[in-house]
Amino acid sequence: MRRMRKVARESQHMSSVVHRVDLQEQFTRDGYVVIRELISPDELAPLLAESERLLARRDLIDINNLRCRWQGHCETGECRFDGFDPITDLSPPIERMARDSRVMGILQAILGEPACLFKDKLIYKPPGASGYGLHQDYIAWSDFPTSFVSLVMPLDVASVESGCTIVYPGRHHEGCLSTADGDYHQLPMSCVDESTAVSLELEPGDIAVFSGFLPHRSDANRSDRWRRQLYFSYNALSDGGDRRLDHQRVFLGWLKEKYSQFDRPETYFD
Ligand SMILES: O=C(O)CCC(=O)C(=O)O
Repeated sequence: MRRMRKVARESQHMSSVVHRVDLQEQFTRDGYVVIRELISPDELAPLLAESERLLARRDLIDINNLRCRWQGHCETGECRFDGFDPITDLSPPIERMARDSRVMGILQAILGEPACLFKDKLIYKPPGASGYGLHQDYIAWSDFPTSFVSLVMPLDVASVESGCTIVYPGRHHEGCLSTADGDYHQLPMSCVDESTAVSLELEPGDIAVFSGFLPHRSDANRSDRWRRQLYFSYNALSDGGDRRLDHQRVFLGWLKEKYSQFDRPETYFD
């Protein structure tokens, strides 16, 4: 009996070693990986409840609050609330999931070393919400981590119809594809070959992880359902350590300055 247990443990260990090697290989080659059925429905339930609780926080959802993201309706252009960035400081269950041991294990397998949470957001993408233009998450700031990766965790079905994230495998190898001037740049569609696009169609419970250098975008949500996704971004421990709060301070300063340039000096963070 004891021997059987030992063999079972060893084969489990072997398969997790192989799995880890596969993950790193795939990630290095394609710039992204998809892992199915990592999170159970029971674990997702509190995250869904949190997304609903926070949507009712009308004190937070304000056009001048830098934590809030907005998107136009794909047909009417109406500007509507799209998400919270950051999110983990508002929700202990979401914070726990961002630091879940399975999540951290997968990131360690991909990065080859422990990961540190760098940034986090929740995008609601209600029906009709426009998509996000082609871009890379990496921003050419002097200390922005080159090891930056984002983990996508859907709370609803993310399909082509509901405007799932679309990635362009292998293009992370080319590094920063825009002018490295420290500004956010949308990339022209001529930058990618659309025939190579991969739609990250995910069920709740699945996750995807992609490199900060991987060009990606999304289409509008043309379904009649929400497409809520958590985005947790990380850097490798050796690439600056725990920098979440420092980055948040710099990012909010940068955002405030951008809004001021567009005659919006009244912004604040709450
Ligand atoms: O999944 C999406 O809709 C894209 C969101 C995105 O690319 C981003 O927030 O950087």
